Amino acid sequence: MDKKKALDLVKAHLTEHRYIHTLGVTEKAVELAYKIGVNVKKAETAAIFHDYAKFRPKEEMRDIIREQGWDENFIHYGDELLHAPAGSYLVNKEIGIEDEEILSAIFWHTTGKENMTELEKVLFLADYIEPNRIFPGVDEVREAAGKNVDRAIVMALRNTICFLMKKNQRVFPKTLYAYNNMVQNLKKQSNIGG
Ligand code: DGI
Ligand code: FE
Ligand code: FE
Repeated sequence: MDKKKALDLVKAHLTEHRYIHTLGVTEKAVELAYKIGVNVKKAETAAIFHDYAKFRPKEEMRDIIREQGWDENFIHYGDELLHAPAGSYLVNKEIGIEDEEILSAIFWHTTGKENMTELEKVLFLADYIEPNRIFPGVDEVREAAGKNVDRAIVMALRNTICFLMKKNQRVFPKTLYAYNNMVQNLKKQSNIGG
């Protein structure tokens, strides 16, 4: 789909602030995709639509997750998680995006998971480090992303897990699996490297 058309379609569903965030994620996702050799057009489309469902009624999103038979933990570990799986469903039904790789990147963009594809990693990291993000620790992750995407993702996951723990919130199990899996990948990389 043409970039301008896609942006117009998503804009109608977002606040101004969230639209600006979406432009930032798109810019970063394209940059990271070039860097690690991921399909740039897919990265761009996934980024444009990644927060499509952010402002949908929570009950509608819960219904989608239940009806699709998806992991019920998405419903029980904080409402912030709903828009990722619900978004993948809604961009398929309402926008007509059928590419499974793009839909999966949107599905996992908030939590991450074990064995993420390169496209899933690009969206996950771009969402975290896009230029408008200002939370503590983000500059460190930005810097790492310029050198090693996997290392940057470990840092982003660690920050998110610590942030949740400090607020006495539970952590979605697959986010912990994502962390363990990425740490293991880094160990393997450094063994190969020397
Ligand atoms: O939609 P965005 O704000 O752009 O970013 P996002 O989709 O990464 O959502 C961020 C929110 O999701 C933030 O409030 C932290 C929360 N979050 C991320 N991972 C987990 C989580 N919340 C819980 N409860 N468990 C998680 O594993
Ligand atoms: Fe999101
Ligand atoms: Fe986002």
